[in-house]
Amino acid sequence: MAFPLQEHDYVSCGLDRADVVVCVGYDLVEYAPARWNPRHDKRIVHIDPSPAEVDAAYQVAVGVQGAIAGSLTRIAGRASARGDAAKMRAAGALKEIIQKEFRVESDGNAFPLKPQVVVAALRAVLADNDILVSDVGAHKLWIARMYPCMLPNTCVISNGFASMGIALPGAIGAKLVYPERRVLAACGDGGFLMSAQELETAVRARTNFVALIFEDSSYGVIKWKQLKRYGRPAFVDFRNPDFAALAESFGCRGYRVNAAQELQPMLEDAFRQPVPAVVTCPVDYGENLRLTERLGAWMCP
Ligand SMILES: Cc1ncc(C[n+]2csc(CCOP(=O)(O)OP(=O)(O)O)c2C)c(N)n1
Repeated sequence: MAFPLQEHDYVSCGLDRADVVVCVGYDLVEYAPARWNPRHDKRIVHIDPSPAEVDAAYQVAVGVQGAIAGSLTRIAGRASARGDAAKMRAAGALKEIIQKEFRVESDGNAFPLKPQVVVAALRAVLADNDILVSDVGAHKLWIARMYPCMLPNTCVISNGFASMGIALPGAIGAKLVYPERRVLAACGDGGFLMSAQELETAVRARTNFVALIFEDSSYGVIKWKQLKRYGRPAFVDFRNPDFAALAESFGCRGYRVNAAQELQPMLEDAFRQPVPAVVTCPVDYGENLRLTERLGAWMCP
């Protein structure tokens, strides 16, 4: 299930229209059932290794407990397609709208960079089986939204309780397990500073991943929520150290993006280093509220 930024998002159009929802590997904490089944009227199929945790909005009509791949293969073997042309067209229209968003060109050369442009650069630099570990914040929401994931376990996101500070240690772990793959830790500046000391571990463990910092000198996602609810931010801005100098002091390589065109070549260079590298990229989170406004005005097809 795609992660919605707010109540009204593309995915909610699909859910609003559905009479049956098939939940595969779904964890209630990710997107509470009361949000997408407020009238408790959808028939729910739960497919997961664990039995469903039920609540008033999550009453399971059919529970399929077992390894997901095996369950899906066996269900597909027994199922047959039943074409309802109108419904298929509506689903196709929604899919087209979502795909178009990937192509929409927000100004690719603006500086500070738009978060969509940063995420597109990450997708361009990382191969399908490389690993992106995301921290928690506005950058995570943009990654969840705009980073197409081609293979399982190649985009690791701390959701649910969503602890900030996970990306750096997560990237060290990923690189230890898969030394032959490129590993990128995507961090906000706040989350990076919660576990920056792990750069010492990274150097000692010889894990040469790249950490990319979305720098906005703020707890960006909290500011976004404050602006939405109260119209003004409070107590979320802070000043950063010189991240490149900090990284170098640990024995890592440090970079700072000064123009949009620099990001991709800088990431490529960072991945060639024999030591961990930290790339700081100033971002324009003005895009957050613009997205909120766009989705607020948007009508389901
Ligand atoms: C350990 C921890 N503390 C607090 C929070 C609540 N929280 C979620 S996102 C966030 C701000 C993240 O800011 P930053 O890391 O700079 O990323 P940005 O939103 O700017 O991309 C906070 C405080 C959390 N999820 N985990």
